[in-house]
Amino acid sequence: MAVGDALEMGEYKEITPRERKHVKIAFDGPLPQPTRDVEQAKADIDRAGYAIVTGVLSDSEWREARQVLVDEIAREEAIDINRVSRFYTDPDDKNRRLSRLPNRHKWFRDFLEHPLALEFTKHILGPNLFDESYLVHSYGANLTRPGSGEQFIHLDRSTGYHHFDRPTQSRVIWCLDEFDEEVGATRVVPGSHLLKGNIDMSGDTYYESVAAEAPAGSIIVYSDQLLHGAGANTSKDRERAGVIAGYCPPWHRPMINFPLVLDPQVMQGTSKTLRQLLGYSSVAIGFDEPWDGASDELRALCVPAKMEY
Ligand SMILES: O=C(O)CCC(=O)C(=O)O
Ligand SMILES: [Fe+2]
Repeated sequence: MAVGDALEMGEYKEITPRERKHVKIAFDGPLPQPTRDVEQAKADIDRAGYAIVTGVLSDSEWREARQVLVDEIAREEAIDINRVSRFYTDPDDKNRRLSRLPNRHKWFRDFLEHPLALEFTKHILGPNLFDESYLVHSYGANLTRPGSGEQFIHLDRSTGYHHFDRPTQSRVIWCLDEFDEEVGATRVVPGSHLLKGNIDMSGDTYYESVAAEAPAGSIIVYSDQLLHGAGANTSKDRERAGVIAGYCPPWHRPMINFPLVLDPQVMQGTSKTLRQLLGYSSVAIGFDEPWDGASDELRALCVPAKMEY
C-alpha cells in the first residue's frame, strides 16, 4: 500500500527490475573536490549542487561520534531489529538506520547547531522573514553494511513539489567513516539541482551518478533539489556511517515534530539556537499561539523564534 506519494518496500522491490531509460550526466564542469575552503564549497553548491568540506571533525572526534552511533544501533538491534532496519527507501535489509538522535548523545545535538551547517543552510535557503529561525526538517543516521545494494536515486522532497523552483532544504551528511565508492559513498547527479525537479521518479528512468567521495570527518552539503542516493556497499567487511540532517525554512513543515519526540530533560540546558532549530518556538511574525496545551516542562523549553545565529 502506498503511503502518500511514497512506495512501500515491496512495491519498490517490484518496480526495480524494469527496463529503464538511462540518463547520462549532463554536467560538464569539473566535479567538486574535497575542500576546506568554505567559499569554494559555496561555489560548488551553486554550480554542481553539492560540496564536500573536509576536516570539520578531527580524527578523534569522528571516531568518538561513530562509536556512540554504532553502540546505539547495537542497543536498538538487541531490542528489536525492526527499529533500525527494513526502511522502504533502502534496497534490502542490510543497512541500519537510527532516529531520535538528539536524545542519544551530545554529539548529535552539537552537529545540528554546528556553525558550518548553519552557514551553508543560510547560503542554500536564503533569508527568512523577520529573521525567523530555520527548522530541522529531518535527522537520522544511515549505516551501509557490506553487501548492501544501491538506494534509488531521488530528491529529498515530496513528489508533490518536485517542480518547486527553489530549495526547501539544505542537507548535511556527517561522514563518520571514509566515504569511498566501495563502501557506498553517497551518489550524486552533478548539476541535477538545475533541472528544477524536471525529472522522472516513476521508476522508468535510471540516472547515472558519481560517488561523492569524502574523507572521514567531512561534511557533504547539498539541497533537496539534487538527485542523489546511498551507494551500494561492495566491500567485504567495511561499514559506512553517515549522519544526515535536513534544515528547512520556518514556513515549511518539518518531517519530525521534535518537541513531541525528544525527551524534555535532555533538552534542558541546551542552547537557544538548538531549541529554535528543533521547533521549541512559536513564530516571529506575530499571531503568536502560546503552547497552553503543553506540559509545564515543555513550555519552559520554549524560546523566541527570531534567530540570533
Ligand atoms: O546515506 C546516504 O548516503 C544517503 C541517504 C539518503 O539519501 C536518504 O536516505 O535520503
Ligand atoms: Fe536522500
